[in-house]
Amino acid sequence: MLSMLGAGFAALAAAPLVQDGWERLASSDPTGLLPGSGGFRYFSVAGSVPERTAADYRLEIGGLVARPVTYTLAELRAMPQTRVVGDVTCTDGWRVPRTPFTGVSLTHLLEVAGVRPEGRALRFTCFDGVYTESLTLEQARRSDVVVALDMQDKPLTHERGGPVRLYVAPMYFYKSAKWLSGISVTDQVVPGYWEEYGYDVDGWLDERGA
Ligand SMILES: Nc1nc2c(c(=O)[nH]1)N[C@H]1C(S)=C(S)[C@@H](COP(=O)(O)O)O[C@H]1N2
Ligand SMILES: [Mo]
Repeated sequence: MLSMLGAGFAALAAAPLVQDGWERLASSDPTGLLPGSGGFRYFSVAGSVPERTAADYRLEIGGLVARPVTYTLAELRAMPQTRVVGDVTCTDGWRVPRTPFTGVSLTHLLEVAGVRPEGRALRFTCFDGVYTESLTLEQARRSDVVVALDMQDKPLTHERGGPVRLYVAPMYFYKSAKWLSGISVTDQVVPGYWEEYGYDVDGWLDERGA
């Protein structure tokens, strides 16, 4: 009960910030301006995000699957790793070209879980407790979409969304959910956090991405 109350207050406090738009959120955040960020800007729609270590991190895969499963970080590291090099492009205008992300390909995780025939899309949830994202199954099965454990060949830091974030190379970076904790197969696309505020559900960088 107490924690429900807390979440309610947090949502109230966040509301004006959201109405002001996320460009303002970015420019008011000094973290992205610090040298050493390598061109990245820190984004989080949640005020503070708990850190998850290798010991307490979990990724739950469920919804319309034959074999729901929960992975530890060590289990994800033990799976076949895929390295995807792509540009990072935020709708805000900043860009980090040719950035390698390494982890488990999303399509592999879906194969292991066994998508049921009525499955059409994925809903991603995050341990910040706020952010959500979506992909169609067709998009999720591309070889340039990865559940990333490393960025630039080093473990993802908390600031960059570690220990595990999504990297959807052919789309704007808002599709790449940080602090990934859940993947649920759904029977239709459920618009994600920014998509509820008007962002394109299909965040292609290039119209021909499809
Ligand atoms: N959980 C979570 N994931 C998120 C966001 C967020 O606020 N929360 N912001 C998105 C946006 S708009 C961008 S540009 C990138 C920013 O990633 P970075 O903070 O590592 O630069 O994360 C995306 N994924
Ligand atoms: Mo963004």
